[in-house]
Amino acid sequence: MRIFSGIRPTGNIHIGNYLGAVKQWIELQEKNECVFCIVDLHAITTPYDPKELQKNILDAASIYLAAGVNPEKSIIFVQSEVKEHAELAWLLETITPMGELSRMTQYKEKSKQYKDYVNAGLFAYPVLMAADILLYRAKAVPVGKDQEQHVELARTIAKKFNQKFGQIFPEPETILPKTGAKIMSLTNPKKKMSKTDDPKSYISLFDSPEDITKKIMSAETDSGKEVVYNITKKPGISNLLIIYSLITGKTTQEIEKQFKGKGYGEFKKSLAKVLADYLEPFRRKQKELQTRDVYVKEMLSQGASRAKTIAETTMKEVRSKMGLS
Ligand code: ATP
Ligand code: LTN
Repeated sequence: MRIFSGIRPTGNIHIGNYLGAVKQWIELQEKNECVFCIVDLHAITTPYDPKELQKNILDAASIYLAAGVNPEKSIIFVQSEVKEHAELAWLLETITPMGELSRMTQYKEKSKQYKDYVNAGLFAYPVLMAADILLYRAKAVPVGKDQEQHVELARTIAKKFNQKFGQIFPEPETILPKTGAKIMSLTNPKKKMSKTDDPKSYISLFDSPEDITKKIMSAETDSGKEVVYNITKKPGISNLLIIYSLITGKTTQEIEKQFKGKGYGEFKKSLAKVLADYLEPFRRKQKELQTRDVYVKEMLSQGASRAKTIAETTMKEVRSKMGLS
């Protein structure tokens, strides 16, 4: 089965991105044909510094590698290097109703967050994402919960294209992790963890043990002192319990038992320790890769040429079906 997913090169990858999306990629690449994209054309729809973008792209690539994406098995490439993404997005825009786009939660949230930067690219963002997926005729898209609505729109667009111009695209399905599809912010457990937020609100995969301890110890918790899972009454502690459970493989009930009568402080100390140990190999690999820019660039250029071969074949068919050639 062909699988497609992407991450915006907008900063440090955090445990939400890892547990929600990237961890699934690592498992899926064993048995499927996976295409993983650094979506720079998506990153420029929100405020960014052009001088930093190339560095962020290379960082994102080494993050993929450090997290365990294997370039021998999967295609890893930069979106803007395969021009067909922009072309297909334009063509699909002509069959996407404005009403569908104005319903998108991410658009509503980002246009509130960046009031002076509400551009047409931000509005059309989900169509570019649909183009990413459909260009490779991917059947499945492993992402976190926040992206589910966008994948559904990609299905709607695929269906519409097939009906109007003839069958080309499979209708892609979302693959969500059973737990961890929405890890919440450490400073505000009602908001999702996000890499463009305050660094105190997330644990990066490459944070030092000292930073991890500081952030976990000051993570917002709830009144009371018992370590129990209750998402409505104790969203802060419940979020930390989910992280603990995903990292250790223990169930939340087992963890509750382990910390019965022990209070938040002890639980947080233990969580900081298990996180620091779990993330140690990521830190080590990332350090190694930071000195290997040439290798990372070469890997991306090979990825782009493999991606291009697939993209060109799809586009030939699309142009012909739409009467453009
Ligand atoms: P940004 O702040 O730049 O929007 P982000 O942290 O939301 O960044 P993305 O690059 O948009 O990260 O997302 C990459 C992948 O990680 C997507 O599949 C997304 O669904 C997933 N993801 C993002 N945040 C979380 C989270 N808090 N919990 C689980 N999965 C997440
Ligand atoms: N919008 C996604 C990133 C993204 C993506 C994709 C994910 C762009 N194109 C295609 C899956 C498939 C986000 O995480 N913000």
